[in-house]
Amino acid sequence: ENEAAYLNLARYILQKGTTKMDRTQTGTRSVFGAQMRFDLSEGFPLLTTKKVPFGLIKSELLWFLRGDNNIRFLLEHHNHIWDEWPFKKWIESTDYQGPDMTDFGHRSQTDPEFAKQYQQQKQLFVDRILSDDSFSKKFGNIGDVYGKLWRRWPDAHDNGSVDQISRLISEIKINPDSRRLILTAWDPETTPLAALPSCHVMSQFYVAEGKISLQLYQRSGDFFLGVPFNIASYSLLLSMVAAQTGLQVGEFIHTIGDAHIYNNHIDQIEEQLTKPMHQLPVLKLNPDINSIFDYTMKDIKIENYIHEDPIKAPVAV
Ligand code: DHF
Ligand code: TMP
Repeated sequence: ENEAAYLNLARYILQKGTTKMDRTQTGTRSVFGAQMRFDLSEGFPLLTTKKVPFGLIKSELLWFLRGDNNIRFLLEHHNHIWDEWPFKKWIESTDYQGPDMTDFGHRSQTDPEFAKQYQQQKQLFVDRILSDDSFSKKFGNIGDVYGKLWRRWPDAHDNGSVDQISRLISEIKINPDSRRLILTAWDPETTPLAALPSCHVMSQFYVAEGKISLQLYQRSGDFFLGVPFNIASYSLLLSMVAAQTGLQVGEFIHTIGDAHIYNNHIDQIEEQLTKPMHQLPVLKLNPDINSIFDYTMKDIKIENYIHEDPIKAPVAV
């Protein structure tokens, strides 16, 4: 069963995970090499044991598909899931003259006075990204990850770029048996320099018996916060590609390298594990859309989403 794959792996990481320090100095329980399978014909895998905000998943995927790597588009859609990383670049730059924001991720959790200042500075940052074009160009960018690499992979030979998504769609139609249906998001030249180097590094499409499946290799997975988003996001991408190639949806297979639960998410995920599962919702894509690049927010709908309450947790920066 679908959601059970997530809950079982969560239990496994809690029980068998190795204690491991990480870049954010939060500490994790971690396993290396894990896989979950979701059969999309049984429903859309948006977790029901906590509320997962699907609107944020939609606007993030539309952002990737635009080839956009500037958070302005997300902010225009009231989506703040990427704010911390460009904000970190801004406060570490010499242009920033405000109060010291070093280590804001940890300090804002322990020092209420600082948390207020941080909220203020972040609001100023967000407002400026929205209103100031040159500031947004300089500080709103998350670097050469996802969107940029999906749509405009730099082509050294002709100084142009490769649109991986367009190529994939036409290749799936012409040559569905191909074993080369790859979408890659790790450019060794530029990706390591990004605010946050791509987590979903590579995906592969597979067509058989009129159904299309997708396997993602994610190098690093924040099991409580990021992974529920990633499952829904790639399942949505798969559903859009299926719709645009006239295929049925098969499976989403999620392979994770370092699959971890942060130490400050343990109570939350244990709470989630006590909740009942509900029947999975149904995804409805507007059937009149004829290009994967033409979907807008209102063309993507989720129906019959029955869910438990949201469970809040701090994101490790
Ligand atoms: N860093 C870390 N440490 N973990 C992540 O999962 C992560 N994800 C990123 C960027 N950097 C990251 C991009 N994706 C949330 C979900 C996905 C995401 C970033 C953040 C998140 O905080 N989700 C909340 C709701 C947030 C909201 O409502 O604004 C949640 O409860 O699911
Ligand atoms: P890392 O670059 O040190 O691996 O840190 C990235 C963290 O963000 C890690 O906890 C994984 C998490 N993450 C996800 O789980 N999913 C995502 O989509 C993104 C962008 C990050």
